[in-house]
Amino acid sequence: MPAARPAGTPRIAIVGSGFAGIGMAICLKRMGIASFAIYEAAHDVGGTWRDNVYPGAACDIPSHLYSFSFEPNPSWTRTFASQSEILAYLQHCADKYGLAPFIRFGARVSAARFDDATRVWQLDIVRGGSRERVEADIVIAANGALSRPALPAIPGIERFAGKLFHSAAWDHDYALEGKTVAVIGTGASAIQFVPRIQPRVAQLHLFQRTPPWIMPRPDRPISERAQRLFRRFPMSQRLLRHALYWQHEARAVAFVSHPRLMKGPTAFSLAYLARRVPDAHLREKLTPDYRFGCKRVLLSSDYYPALAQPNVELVTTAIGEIATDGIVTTDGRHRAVDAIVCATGFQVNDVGAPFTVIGANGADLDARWRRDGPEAYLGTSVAGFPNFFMIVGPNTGLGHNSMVYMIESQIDYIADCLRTLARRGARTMTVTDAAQRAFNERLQHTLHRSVWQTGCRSWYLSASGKNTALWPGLSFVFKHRTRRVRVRDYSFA
Ligand code: N01
Repeated sequence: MPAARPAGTPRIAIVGSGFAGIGMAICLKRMGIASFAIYEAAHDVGGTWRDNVYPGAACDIPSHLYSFSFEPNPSWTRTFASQSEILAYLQHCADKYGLAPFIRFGARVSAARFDDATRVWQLDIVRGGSRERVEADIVIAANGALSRPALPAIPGIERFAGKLFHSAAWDHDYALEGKTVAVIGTGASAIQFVPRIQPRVAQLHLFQRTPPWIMPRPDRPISERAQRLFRRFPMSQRLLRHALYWQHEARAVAFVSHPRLMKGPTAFSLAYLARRVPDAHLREKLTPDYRFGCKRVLLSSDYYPALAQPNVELVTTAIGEIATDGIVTTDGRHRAVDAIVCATGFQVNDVGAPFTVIGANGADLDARWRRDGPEAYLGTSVAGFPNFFMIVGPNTGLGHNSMVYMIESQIDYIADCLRTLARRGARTMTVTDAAQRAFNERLQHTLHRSVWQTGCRSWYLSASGKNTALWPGLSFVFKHRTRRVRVRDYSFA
């Protein structure tokens, strides 16, 4: 933590340097606060956009919307930016705003403990083989919701003798050329890399548990001319961003309160499937039997055509076990494979805190979340945890619009928390139990009527069916709600 700081300026520890951590750090610098450090376990910035390097990794939200509002990028080369372009954008932000001196790379926060006597957080940092302890007045967990890959709990997975990796830890040193490869999962990651690896492998067995709803992805290059226009007339890019924002925002109405508005997109998606997959048997296997929007609607224009290729088999019989040399389905059929790629998503629900977090009076975030499910107030504050803030905390995910918008809303909110503390001359602020409870009761009530609770299995829901991942509705309502701290919802000390 930087030592020199004006009296009264809090020491702030940010955990993670993805969109959330970088955005928060830029905000602090703009507020004139330099007494902060970003602890990053890896050796580069970028978070999920540094880690997910599978072939074809790209954003399914348009580039002009998937960036900070204060740092437009007129040079996006495609309407849907690739992973490498988004990573370069984040590296550019870190450079432009001079964040390098504030980032501690290779430093993993293993625990944060609030000291009731001094009202200060003690952070345990693991760096290589050594450990250090640092103090902070404020902790901002910006470690991301989709950062813990989930390997499937399939019997025998540990005894597979071939190559096995998760899509979020792609092994580019392993040559897929000429191999027989199994892919488990057909979510947002799989539909991006399957079309890329299909031409390279000898045989692809794609194990699908649930078919996703898919719409075409209108991805195309952004011409040099258009890029010049955006550079010369920044207003043109702002207008485009606004148009994209409202186009996406309109979908929330259907997701949350007017499911009948789904009829049009449902018919469109089925017609698209029919056009792209002429084989009736394959089409039947790819036709979802649950409501459009219940799971994340995926965008791809090359997934269906890839599945129609002769070297691809779509397996819909459940996996029974993994053998040393392949996969055995519950009908007893054994498929020998050289490699298994698990595109099985991330641990989001029914998991504890991302690192040990002990709040006031020994409150243990991990134990609490494992018992009751992840829960927070505005996805940012947690009762019992003074001066502990999260970005992309519980119920801040979106199924319909850009997460960067939510991240910026939370950053602005945390900035207002800091101003509120300074204005009141307080050292700590803690959301009250009552405020957190009331907030979550309303939230769950709204979610209850949403399309996400209409009976499909998704990572939005915990085993008990509680949605702890998504914000139920319009993202501008969240922005409005996070504009100012409601001081009556907090206790100050
Ligand atoms: O993971 P997923 P993902 N046996 O959870 C299946 C973001 N993202 O990494 O549907 C067999 O969506 C599982 O089956 P089912 C985005 O928010 C964004 O693809 O549960 N199958 C499913 O098909 C996204 O929502 C981008 O029945 C098993 C798949 O694995 C989130 O990340 C790109 C299984 C998991 O799909 C997660 O996406 C990529 C088992 N035991 C990701 N366990 C952008 O473009 C799981 N499955 C921004």
